[in-house]
Amino acid sequence: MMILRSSPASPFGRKVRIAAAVLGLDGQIDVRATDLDSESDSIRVENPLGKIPALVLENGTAYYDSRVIVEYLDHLAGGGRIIPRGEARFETLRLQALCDGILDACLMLVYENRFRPEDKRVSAWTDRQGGKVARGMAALEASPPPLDAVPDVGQISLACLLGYRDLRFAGTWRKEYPRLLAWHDKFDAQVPSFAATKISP
Ligand SMILES: N[C@@H](CCC(=O)N[C@@H](CS)C(=O)NCC(=O)O)C(=O)O
Repeated sequence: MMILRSSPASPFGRKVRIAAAVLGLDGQIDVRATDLDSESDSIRVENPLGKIPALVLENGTAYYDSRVIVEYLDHLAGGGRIIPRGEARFETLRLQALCDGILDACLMLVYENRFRPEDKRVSAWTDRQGGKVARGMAALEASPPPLDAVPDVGQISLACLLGYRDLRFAGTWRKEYPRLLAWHDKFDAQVPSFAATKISP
């Protein structure tokens, strides 16, 4: 059995869990909660960056980050299933990079509130992160990706991004981005592991 170090709220961990389910590999993965703030949690050994997700194989090898893990799972499933081969690969990976990048900026904003005292916050920094989110979401709204019968990692990443906007940002995106909302609802109806990995704020 492989072990996925994750946490229910992690959008990157959710990406890996949905990818595993889509590939039919979820039965081979035991998802274990991680305490990112604890010095004694083995995540810092499994991933020196102290970040989730990390996938620990039966031989003890740990793979991170989520992009490497989904690539590994696709390889285990025969390859070319959720990361296409050939030219289409780059479109998929770019969509994943955009959604992951927006998520990175979202996490910066969440951590700013969680870890930095209010009087130490600098609006130039939070505005900079907010700009990445706004530009990225606008680019996705202008041209939402297709949704394949078997979603690729770019499409899975987009679903996880929208889910994280619901979880941590009160779902305000829903009013602003109608085309993404339609895309989200279609994904939700088509991919059961999306609902299965959803948690309440
Ligand atoms: N690029 C990484 C990002 C992972 C990430 O930022 N994970 C967050 C939780 S969602 C984390 O572990 N944060 C703890 C920290 O930054 O110390 C990936 O794709 O896996």
